[in-house]
Amino acid sequence: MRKNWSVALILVLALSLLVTGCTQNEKSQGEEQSVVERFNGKIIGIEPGAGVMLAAENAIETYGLTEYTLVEGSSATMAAALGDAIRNEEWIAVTGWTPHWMFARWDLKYLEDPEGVFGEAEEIHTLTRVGLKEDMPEVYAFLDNFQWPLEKMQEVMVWNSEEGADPYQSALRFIEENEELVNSWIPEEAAAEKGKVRIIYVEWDSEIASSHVVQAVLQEKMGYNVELMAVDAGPMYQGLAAGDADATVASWLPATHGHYLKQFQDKLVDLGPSVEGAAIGLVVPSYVTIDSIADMQ
Ligand code: PBE
Repeated sequence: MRKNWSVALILVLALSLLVTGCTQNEKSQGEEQSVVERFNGKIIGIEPGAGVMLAAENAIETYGLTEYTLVEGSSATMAAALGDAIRNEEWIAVTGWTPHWMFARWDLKYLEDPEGVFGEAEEIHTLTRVGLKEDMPEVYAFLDNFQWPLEKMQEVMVWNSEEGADPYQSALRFIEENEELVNSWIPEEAAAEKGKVRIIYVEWDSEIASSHVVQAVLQEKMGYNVELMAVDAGPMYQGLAAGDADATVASWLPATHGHYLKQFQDKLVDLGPSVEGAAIGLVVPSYVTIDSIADMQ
């Protein structure tokens, strides 16, 4: 009997030691983990030529984030990494932008940027090649009229991000549900001859949405044949300046693509914004307990 008691006592003692040992261990690990470690020393980026990538490199320099690596990828790999981290409740910092469907799907926040590396509010401009106005006045006038609220663009992005949603089908749905807005883009005077229009863009989720809407309106409502050309950011500006494409609705200004526009300014026609109130920056899940890029060190 006595022996049994002492065995039980030893067992209980050992067990409680084990339990407190574990919790203490976990706690001290949490306390010791630095912010850099919690982010795994990474900022998850997208395609190299994107403006937000250049800005992120500037941020690393400006804020002295020397222990971080900016990971190159694509818009798709960035969103996948964000989804994985949120599922596991881990910290993650990504190069993000507005409008984007990710803000509709997850609870996210921009990290404050006291040094203004990512700029202020952005506009998404429409650019054409020199000479489009003379060659295709109806297309030019339509592109000049094309303008929609940021929320509408994000809505189409949400449809596209849902499994199986084809961007052209989403564009058709948009046209159907927004007849008045779409009609306001279409010029009164139709051209006698309709040719082929080449729209150049980068496969960022926002520009996939807008370029397909422009393509669908030109094709379904105005009788043109539209070729969509997907390239990287540099080649997009280069191609348009060289006249290899007619127009783009993917120019983020003044900051994000400012350097591209400067480079090709004389060879492009800027029709002004189709979307206002856009933004770029470093985005984290809301449960991340820091609020500023300055606190990433
Ligand atoms: N983006 C989306 C682009 C512009 C549109 C923010 C990823 C960029 O950074 O260049």
